[in-house]
Amino acid sequence: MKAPFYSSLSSGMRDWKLYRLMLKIRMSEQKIIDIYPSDKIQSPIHLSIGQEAVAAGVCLALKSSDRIYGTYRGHGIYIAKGGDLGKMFSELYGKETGCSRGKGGSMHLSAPEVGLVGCSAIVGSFIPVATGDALAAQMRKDSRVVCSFFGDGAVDEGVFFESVNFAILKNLPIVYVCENNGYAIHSKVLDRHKQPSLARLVSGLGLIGKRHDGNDAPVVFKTMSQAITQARKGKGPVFLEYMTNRWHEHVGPGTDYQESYHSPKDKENNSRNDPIKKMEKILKKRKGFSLRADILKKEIQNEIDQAVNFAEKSPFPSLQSLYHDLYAESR
Ligand SMILES: Cc1ncc(C[n+]2csc(CCOP(=O)(O)OP(=O)(O)O)c2C)c(N)n1
Ligand SMILES: [Mg+2]
Repeated sequence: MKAPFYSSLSSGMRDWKLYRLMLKIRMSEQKIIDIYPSDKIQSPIHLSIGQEAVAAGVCLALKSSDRIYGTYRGHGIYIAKGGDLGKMFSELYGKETGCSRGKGGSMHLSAPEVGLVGCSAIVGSFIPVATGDALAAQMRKDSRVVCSFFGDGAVDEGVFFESVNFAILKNLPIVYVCENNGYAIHSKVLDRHKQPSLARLVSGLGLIGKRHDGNDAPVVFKTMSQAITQARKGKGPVFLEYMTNRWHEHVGPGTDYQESYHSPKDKENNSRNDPIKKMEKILKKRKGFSLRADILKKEIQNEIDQAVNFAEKSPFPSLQSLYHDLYAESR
């Protein structure tokens, strides 16, 4: 029997790949923060700084033929699934060369060529679409797995329960990944659910639900790999709840720790649980870490600078293009 994909990576190689992806996400979003005051990026931005381990661990465990669906907080999964950085910055700039031809902005990233079908600004809206895609994979006997990313707030939506119930009933090859950062905008999970463990909540429906540390990239990778193996073998869907932290305000480049919805310990807690620092703690035990990390950061910075340059130099879409891509027939 063919070995599962995840076991083909040595832990050393895996950890460096995870570190690289997390750094790329964080450094790209830091660049977005730097650019934002210039108003060159007019779309609202929802940053995933602090949540990088979920995107990196989940996407590294997937094959490029596996498909993912995300939310408006989508920079991390776009980068981790292998989306082109130039096209991402162009999209943020509203340029013709953007991944959604400049019409979607930060909240609607897509990279179907690497399996990111799309991201949606409507909470919970892609959960049924991802579930339908898993049904298509099953009916066509494709070996691919579908992964649906969403926040803890999406579990408040009726469509979440309708979708997972259908997936359990039909034994669909889908992994539901809930990035539980504790808040839906300013509202705490504890103020919205009597049962705050979302993994336990779904187990009542018959769905295997597990809660894990979402700030520990190797843990995310391993648990996601196990879930994928189960889904790919036709043993049905899995719900993974990854506990993580959003460092920035819900939308925008700033922080809002002074706002009353935050617990006074949030800032300190976030920095103690920094997923990148956690990964560095592991990698520092290996020889030559500092030199290799410095080279890596320079490589990533170079890639980001080139991507931004590409976006700056790209043209805006023509007025005529407002009439393109409105219907499937026009593609
Ligand atoms: C159907 C719908 N209802 C409400 C909103 C407004 N809204 C935007 S983001 C958000 C919070 C979602 O929180 P969560 O799912 O935990 O994701 P996070 O922002 O924490 O990543 C809400 C209620 C929306 N976009 N769509
Ligand atoms: Mg949330």
